[in-house]
This record gives sequence, C-alpha cells and structure tokens, in this order.
Amino acid sequence: MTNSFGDMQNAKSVFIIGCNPAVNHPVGFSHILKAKERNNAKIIVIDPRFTKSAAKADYFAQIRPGTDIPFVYGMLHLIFKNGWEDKKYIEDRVYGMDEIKAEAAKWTPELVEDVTGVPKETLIEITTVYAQNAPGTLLWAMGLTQHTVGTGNTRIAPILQMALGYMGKAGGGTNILRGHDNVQGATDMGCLSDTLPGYYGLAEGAWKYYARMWGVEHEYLVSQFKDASWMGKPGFTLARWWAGVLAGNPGEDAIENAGTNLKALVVMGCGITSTSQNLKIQEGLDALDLVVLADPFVNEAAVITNRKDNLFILPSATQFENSGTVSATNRSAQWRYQVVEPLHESKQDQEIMFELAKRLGFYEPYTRSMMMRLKEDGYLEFTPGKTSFQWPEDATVEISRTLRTIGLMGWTPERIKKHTDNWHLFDEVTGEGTGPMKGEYYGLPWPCWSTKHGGTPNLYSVDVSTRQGGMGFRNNFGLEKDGVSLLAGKGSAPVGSRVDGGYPEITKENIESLIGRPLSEAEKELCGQNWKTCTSGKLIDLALEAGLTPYGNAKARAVVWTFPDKIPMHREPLYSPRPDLVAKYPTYEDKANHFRVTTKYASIQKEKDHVMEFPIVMTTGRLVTMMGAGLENRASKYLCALTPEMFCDIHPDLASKHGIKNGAMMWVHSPAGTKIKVKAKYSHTVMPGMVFLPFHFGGFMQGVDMTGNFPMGTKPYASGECANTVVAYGYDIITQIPASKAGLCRVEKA
Ligand SMILES: Nc1nc2c(c(=O)[nH]1)N[C@H]1C(S)=C(S)[C@@H](COP(=O)(O)OP(=O)(O)OC[C@H]3O[C@@H](n4cnc5c(=O)[nH]c(N)nc54)[C@H](O)[C@@H]3O)O[C@H]1N2
Ligand SMILES: Nc1nc2c(c(=O)[nH]1)N[C@H]1C(S)=C(S)[C@@H](COP(=O)(O)OP(=O)(O)OC[C@H]3O[C@@H](n4cnc5c(=O)[nH]c(N)nc54)[C@H](O)[C@@H]3O)O[C@H]1N2
Ligand SMILES: [Mo]
Repeated sequence: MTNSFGDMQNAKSVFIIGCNPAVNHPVGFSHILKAKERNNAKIIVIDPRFTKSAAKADYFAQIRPGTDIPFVYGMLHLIFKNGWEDKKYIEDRVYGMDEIKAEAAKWTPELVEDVTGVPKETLIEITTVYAQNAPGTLLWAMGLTQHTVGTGNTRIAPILQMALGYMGKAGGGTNILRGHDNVQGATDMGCLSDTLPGYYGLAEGAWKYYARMWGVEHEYLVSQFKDASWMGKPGFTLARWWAGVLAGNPGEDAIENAGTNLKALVVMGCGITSTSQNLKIQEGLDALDLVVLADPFVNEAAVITNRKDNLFILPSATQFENSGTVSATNRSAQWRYQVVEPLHESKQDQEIMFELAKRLGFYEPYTRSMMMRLKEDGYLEFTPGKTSFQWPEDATVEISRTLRTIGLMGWTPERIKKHTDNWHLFDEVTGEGTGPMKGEYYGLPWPCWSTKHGGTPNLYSVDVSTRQGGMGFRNNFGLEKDGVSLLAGKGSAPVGSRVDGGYPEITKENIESLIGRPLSEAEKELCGQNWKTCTSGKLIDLALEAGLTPYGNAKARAVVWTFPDKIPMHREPLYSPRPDLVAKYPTYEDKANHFRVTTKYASIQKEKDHVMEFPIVMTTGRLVTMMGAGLENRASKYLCALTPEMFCDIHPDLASKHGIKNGAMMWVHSPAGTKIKVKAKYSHTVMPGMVFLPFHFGGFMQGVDMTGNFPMGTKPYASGECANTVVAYGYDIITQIPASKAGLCRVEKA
C-alpha cells in the first residue's frame, strides 16, 4: 500500500478494482465512506459481482473475470485521446509510457466492451469521472492478483495512476488491501521462497551480508545446502508444494529439486484447504513421509487426508498468548502485547521453532545474533555479560539493524511500543503525531530510515522533504535503458533535496559528489559499499542530511524488460468462456522450473474448448463472517449461526434452467474432473452466466463427509465442501498465485 486507509479521506475519487472492502475490510471501508462525506468523492467499483462495495458506489462496471487489463487499457485509450494524462509527471517520473500509449490505442471502447462485457458507455463515464476528480486513490486485492495474468494486472493499475499523476500524492496512490493480520510483516520478514528477509535477493552478496548480520560464517550457510548453487534458486511455493511430493507419478508435472521429492511437510498457520486443486493436496498429504500441523485449531489437513500415521498436531498458541511487532497494511508497525499465558499445553510458535532447532542441532547459530550487538563501526560483537536473549525485543532489534532495503532501521522496540501506547495522539487522516509524538507518523510506516526519522506515510511523494517521508521512485534497475535515462527528470525531487532531480542509489563512490563535500578519513571508514549494506548507517545519515533518499531518485518503469510481457498484455484465462478470444489473446507457453515445477499454460488452454462442457464462469472469494480457510470462525457458534453451511451464489435464471431450486443441493463440476455438492443460493449479485463460491469451508470432499476424522471434541460447528476442490489448474506466470478468480464449471441438480 503506497498510502493508508486514513489517507483515502483525502481522495476526490476512489477506484475499487478487484476487491470488496465493504466485506473484507469493513473498518477500512469507513474511511472511503468518509471521503464521500468530506469531499463528495466519487466511488467507482469494477467487479464481476454486484458486491456490498458496489452497493455503496456511484459507478459500477460488471466485468468478466480476468479482463481487467483490457478495461484499464480502455481507460488509458480515452485518457490519451482526450489529453487527460499528466504530461509533466510522465516526462519526469515514468519510463516507457509510450509503449503503453501504443497498446492503449488498440483498445477502443467497442473492443473493450466485447472482451470485458462492460458497455462502452459505462467505460467512458467511469474514465471521465476518474480523470476529472483528482486525486484518485486506486484499491485492489485478490480480484486482480489471483489470475494467470495477476502480475500484469498489478502493473496496469499503477500505470493508470502514473498516467493521471495520481501516484505519490495524498489522496492518491495504489492501495493494495492486505489480507491477514500482519501479512505485510510476514512478507517483509521473508516468508517468500525467492527472497531473503527484507526482499534481499538470493545473490551471493546478500547471503554474505546475512551471514554477517546473523553472526555466522558464510560457509556455514553454504553447508546447509546440497551445494552453493541451490542458494540462488527459489524454493517451492505454498501453491504447489504438493507437486514436489507427487512428481514422478503419471500425469504429474516435472520438478527440479536436487534430485529428490519432498518428504515432510510442516504447516504453521495456514489452513490446508485454502489452496487450489484440493484433491491434489489430499494426494500430496497422503504420499508424504511426515506431516506436522502447528495450529491453535485442528488443521483440516488432518481431516481430509487418508493417512494413518506420522501425522502430528501441535497446539500453537494464538496471538493473544504471544507478543511482538506486527505490520499493518500501510507498512506501519504496532506492538502487540501478550494478553494471557499460553493455555493448557499450547506453545508459542517461536518456542516450537526453537524446540525444532534444538532437536535438529542448530539452536545456537539460529539464535546467536540475538545475543549480539552492533558496534559503531557496523560490525556485530557478543554483548558483554549477556547470557540469554529477551523475546521478542531482541528479535526486533535484530530485524531493525538488518532489514535496510525497506528502511526498518528506525523500528526499535522502544519506539514501536511508544507509538502503540500513544495511538490516541496521532491524526486519523495524516497519521501525524502531536504532543510528545510530534514529527512522527503513526507506527513509523517504512521506510523509516533511522531512529530519528518519523516514517513515510505516502510513498513516492516529492511534495515533502525526505525527513517528512518524501522520496522519488527507487533506483533499482540501472541508470539507463537503451540510451534513455532511468533517473527522474530535472526539477523532480523531494522538497529540500540537494540534488534537483534524479540520482542513483547512494554508494561509497557517489556520496561525496551527491552531498557536495569531501568526507574525512574517519567518515570514510564508516561507509559500507552502498546504503543497503552500510551497517554503521553512515551513508544513510549523510544522504538524509542532504535531503536525499538513500535508494536514489529514479523513474518508475512501465516496461519490465525481463518479464514475458514487457508491458501488461491481455491473455485469456486457461479456462476461458471465449474460444474466439483465446485465438486472439492466447496464454503463455508452458514454463519449466517455475519455482521448481513445470507449470502448464498453453497446453491446458489448447487441450480443447473447455467451455463446451463447462459453460459457466466460476469465481471464488470471501464472506464478512468468515476468514480464510475458516477454521477459526467455524469454531465459533455465533458466526456459524450466520453462515452455517457451504453454498453457491447462482442467478435464478441459470438455476431454473437446470431445475435447481433455491436452497436445494447442487453439484458444481470442474474441468479437472472434480466436483462439490453445495446448497444453491439464489442471488442477483451474479449474472446468469456465472456462479460464486466462498472458500471458507472444509471437511467434505466431493460429497464425502470426512469430519469423522476430527479428534473428539474438535469438530467445528460448521463444515462443508471446499471451493478449492473445484478450482482447477492455473497459476500466475511470475508469482505462481493460484488463479482462483476466473474458472469454468458445469452445474447440475443433486
Ligand atoms: N471477512 C473477511 N475479511 C477478509 C478475509 C476473509 O477471509 N474474510 N481475508 C483477508 C485476506 S487474506 C485477503 S487477501 C483480503 C482479500 O480481499 P478481497 O480481494 O476484497 O477478497 P475477495 O472476496 O477474494 O475478492 C474481491 C473481489 O474480487 C472480485 N473479482 C473476482 N474476479 C475478478 C476480476 O477478474 N476482476 C475484478 N475487477 N474483480 C474480480 C470478486 O467478485 C470479489 O468481490 O481480505 C481480507 N479480509
Ligand atoms: N478459492 C480461493 N482460495 C483462496 C483465496 C480465494 O480468494 N479463493 N484466497 C487466498 C488468500 S489471499 C489467502 S491469504 C489464503 C488464506 O488461507 P489461510 O492462510 O489458510 O487462512 P486462515 O484460515 O486465516 O489460516 C490461518 C490458519 O492459521 C491458524 N492460526 C491462527 N493464529 C495462529 C498462530 O498464532 N499460530 C499458528 N501456528 N497458527 C495460527 C488458524 O487456526 C488457521 O488454521 O486463502 C487463499 N485461498
Ligand atoms: Mo490473502
């Protein structure tokens, strides 16, 4: 999220594409309603369903799932045609907009109507309103990401903001509504298989930096791998771990995993039914040598598997029985205080991990750096006299001294606690503190460059100084491309910047020329190679003194030359209802070794015209009463009274065509050959050609009730078929997120 929920109150228009905040972020949604009250902000919703958010909108486009790229190109077509783009902003701050303009020229309102199903009058009306009510904030979440073109979707949305000059403005920005409590923090801490914590890449230099910051030898880290080459390779993802188990079986995708299949699975805080192709997950669970489930509830992995042994359920403590920092969707930190001691036999997650590390023999190096402190010269030493570490404070200190890329240097435990304790002293809209908290923004939203910096409420704003959170775009992709400079244009820099325009990221080599004075020998001693690895913090301090942003001041790039689609391109879903459009906008070629697994694209789309047998578009998503895989909520009697069973939203016209009565049972069949039996719920939120399934239920598999497998007394108050049993093959080309928003199905009376 570039801005924050509070900042949305500054918006004059709110563009909601691929999320349903009235249901999934109801507290956050109140800021949008306030924008309407304060500024008469225009609310625009683009969604295949008439959602509760759409019910509050001024303009609504009911789009066919998976066609957001054409829709936004249609908007850009009109913006460029009418000269509504922010020319100066584009000139100074964007690389490659000409290529976008050329693609947008193809997407006439008529073509957009044909591909997306949105009447061209609606497209024109929405574009006009959005371009003329500046600034506009743009929101998305899973409606954009869970597609084979998810990454393209998440690129075209900021490009729209850039074209209109809405990025880096209060009341503007791209505001991606994060999901779980602390999901922003989890990503920042490195719960991804292709980065180290803080998004440091898997390069040797980054590993060496981490070795230093963990207080271990680089060779020790290397010795944990089959050979050093595996340190540079992304691992499996949550979406496809089971492919690592099943590889070698007939029909399964090939893997590249150092010559071995996966043998053991440890699940910590993930409901197993939340990933697509649930039948494959069941097969994967059955085939493993060992399954360990650490969860406050009985994870349904234990219930849907047919295995009889080597399955362990470890009772994890909940957030109320633990403490530490959590990061909110706007990159701000909060201290979470423990409320009660872990109940009964449950253990906090870190205790489980410490015990595991002890048994496997690496507890000491695992926890070593919490016993160390950073010296002024940027090197670690054992803290004199320290015989044990204090959890979670010492871990927080380690994080703040290590995760420099995103600017966590100012996140000391003392500061974060002080913010949480004084939350009432901060402004709801700007995040600015008053009284003793003056000069700081609530939760020190990152980047928070140093212990003196107050955090960054809105990313990429040059309207304020670097001290107040101003910055250009990150210089991350070199200084020029094909002879064109990638640095920001002259005149575009945060207020008070010594350099009036673009500059590269700060290094030992360029610091003197950028700040305009020679460094003393003592100062030079303290400088690391570049700001990211300069652990003394000297380079950052020098940059801030000159009003410079440590990571440089560059152009945002609309063209990503390393991706298969250099600019976002429309590609039909693997299971498309429009074979005529598949011919025109085919998907990607199959991709070998995509997070270690060969991943099919064209070969599925070309198999046959799936729509002949599976003529109904199927999408999945959320209910306000349930969360994720639903284990927590289905343990609540009261929530279960509101949504007691699994259902399918179906338009009465479609249902009656199949003889399905409201409240009767129906089958939903997927092209993967799987099926679920659910209750029909007549609804006008979906069009007659489409159904919607919530994904919060589990415990049943293709009509079979498996809830008898719950240990006594642990069965949830509600169980049911899992939508992901009928979410078929399909993964994003870059991130591998399952394509659970645009599928096909067939329905039948049960
Ligand atoms: N009550 C509740 N709140 C939650 C959660 C929960 O489970 N329950 N989960 C949390 C989590 S983890 C997350 S990630 C967020 C997710 O928040 P959202 O992304 O808002 O959640 P979804 O309901 O999955 O999907 C949002 C909307 O995308 C629409 N959509 C589907 N396909 C397309 C498409 O191709 N284009 C467009 N434009 N729209 C499409 C769907 O109809 C749906 O209304 O919510 C968080 N908040
Ligand atoms: N079809 C379809 N599938 C989807 C989606 C969709 O839109 N459609 N959305 C996807 C998205 S965005 C997400 S984020 C996932 C969400 O899916 P999950 O990540 O599976 O979501 P939760 O149900 O919140 O799972 C959290 C699990 O952690 C446990 N837990 C809670 N607190 C703790 C703790 O402190 N420690 C430990 N160890 N465990 C704890 C809970 O009991 C629960 O079992 O679903 C994905 N799946
Ligand atoms: Mo999520």
